[in-house]
Amino acid sequence: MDEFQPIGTNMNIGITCYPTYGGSGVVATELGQYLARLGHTVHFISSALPMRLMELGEKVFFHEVEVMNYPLFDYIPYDLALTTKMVEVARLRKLDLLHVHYAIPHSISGYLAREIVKPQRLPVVTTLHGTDITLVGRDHSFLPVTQFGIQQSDGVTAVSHFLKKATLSEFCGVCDIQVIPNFVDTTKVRRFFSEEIRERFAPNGERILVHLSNFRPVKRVSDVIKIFHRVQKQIPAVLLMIGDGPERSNAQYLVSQMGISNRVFFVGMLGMVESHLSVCDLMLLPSETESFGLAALEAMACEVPVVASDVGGLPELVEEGKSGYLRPLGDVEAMAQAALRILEDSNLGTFRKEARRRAVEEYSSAKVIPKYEAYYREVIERHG
Ligand code: GMT
Repeated sequence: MDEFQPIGTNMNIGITCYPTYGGSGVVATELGQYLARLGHTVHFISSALPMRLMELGEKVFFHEVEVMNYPLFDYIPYDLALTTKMVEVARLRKLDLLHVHYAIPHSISGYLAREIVKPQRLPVVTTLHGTDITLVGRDHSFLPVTQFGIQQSDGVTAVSHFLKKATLSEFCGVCDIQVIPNFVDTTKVRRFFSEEIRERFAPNGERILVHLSNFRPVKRVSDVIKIFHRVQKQIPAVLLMIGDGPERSNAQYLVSQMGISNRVFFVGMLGMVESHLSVCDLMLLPSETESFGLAALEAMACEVPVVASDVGGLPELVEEGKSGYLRPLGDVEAMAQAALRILEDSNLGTFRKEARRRAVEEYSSAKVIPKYEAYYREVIERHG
């Protein structure tokens, strides 16, 4: 764990997130576990055990949302079941604050829970992660409810300046939004070279490119394959595809159509990504939009530079020409050229060092998590 000393009294914090594979769940889980190590008591309230939640114990609890099925319900009212569990945990465990990750529907459930437990105080902090604003929230049918959730929260954070701007311009011009970027525990997520893993994928010393995502259309997985296809024509290379999701079978089909199946490895979801990232030379993230790009940060912490599309919050994370390159959305040729440039022997070492330096200096848990702690205290004080 990064060196950091807690300030002030310990808090009872409720955290709600999506438990499935996705950046917001990872951030929420890492945040909760870190806060517990600082002495706070953390209660995860979610539909299932969050994927990366490894440490339940004296300071970390998990409360499963029980969804009642009844023949009358065509659709099970999950948001109300979540509210019910929030209320129960807030009362029994005397929560000081509820921190919900992803606006829909969590901020609405948080709002309802806060109103129900009155006169107990339960300030609600909502962290916006990206697609809750850029995709889902923009759907007209969801707009009023997302707006309401944001406006009713006692504190709102966004994971990048890009996302803050998008929220202010499209959802809530007067909302007070604090930017707290995503983070990575750089003492844990670091390069630890495994000859065994490298040999498994690149027995002849090929360069290893990697993509890590939930394989949703927004990730443009087919662009990853097209970029790699160009790169491997120029230099010996293989591609690791980490994760799973709706675009996986299309990607596999494209790979076989291109005749590169022996060079592309779909390894599925991994609990601990750092062991695989550590053997890689370059990450490809050509997303349609990306509010932050946690996968890129995890790669950078493992000394893996990034080639990404020049969209969303990615320019805040990736320093052009230092920790990677940003190219226009969909320009697979430019991305392939940028990848080849980084992968040259004379460049790779410098890019590696810069990627790690940026992750440690700007985005380590020790740097970022105190910002959440301070923000919680500010919100609690304001709410009281
Ligand atoms: O769509 C996703 O990639 C999942 C989504 C999530 O909720 O997990 O990711 C968003 O939140 C991450 C954590 O803050 C960010 O790193 C991702 O950039 C963001 N995804 C998009 O904006 C597409």
